Amino acid sequence: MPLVRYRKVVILGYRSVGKTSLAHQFVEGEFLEGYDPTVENTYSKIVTLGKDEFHLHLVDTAGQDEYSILPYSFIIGVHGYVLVYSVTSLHSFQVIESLYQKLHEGHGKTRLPVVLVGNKADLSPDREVQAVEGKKLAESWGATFMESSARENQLTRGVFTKVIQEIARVENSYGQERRCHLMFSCTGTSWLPLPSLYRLSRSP
Ligand SMILES: Nc1nc2c(ncn2[C@@H]2O[C@H](COP(=O)(O)OP(=O)(O)OP(=O)(O)O)[C@@H](O)[C@H]2O)c(=O)[nH]1
Ligand SMILES: [Mg+2]
Repeated sequence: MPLVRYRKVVILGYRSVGKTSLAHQFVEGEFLEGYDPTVENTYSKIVTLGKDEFHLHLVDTAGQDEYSILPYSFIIGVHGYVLVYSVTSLHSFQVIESLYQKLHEGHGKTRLPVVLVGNKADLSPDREVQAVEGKKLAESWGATFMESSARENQLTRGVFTKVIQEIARVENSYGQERRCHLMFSCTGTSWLPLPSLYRLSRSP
């Protein structure tokens, strides 16, 4: 029987950007037209990616702004994040940057598995944030960026499979770094095996 790996993912972003709609479309397969502000909600879904199975536990949060204090439950035991803004709201994009900084500090400034999502891409005439700006911000974090619409089931599937892949990518990069620290040490821009470093430190 294949191992089912548990992944807890928190969805964060300003009010009304479509956090609930994305989660609901992905898990229930339907678009919510109405707006009912969330207090906090959770969703669960088994996701199969190739030969691997994941129990994805999604935490759909109440909208945050730049003054929000993120509780420990958004940090401890969380594997990854979906950070959502609306492409029709510049303010929601600005809020995302401050949320990321809070998460980054909460995690001791380690690399975070994050997918940055510009939602409501179907409302292009009302666009206030260009895709290139989202891409640039995600790149500055070493994260993944995508635009989405909660109206489109395939796009929401793309968001949540991407965050599972992002969690694996960051975990693997830490594994590689740990292996490097065992066998190698870093000098400036290049990695040297420990014996070379030993020779360097002994040279006059
Ligand atoms: N056109 C369009 N409307 C969307 C999309 N996503 C969400 N909406 C609409 O935007 C409104 C707010 O969506 P929610 O999913 O409730 O937003 P939220 O981020 O969960 O809001 P809070 O729970 O208050 O933080 C609803 O009326 C949705 O129908 C989208 O991709 N495209
Ligand atoms: Mg909501």
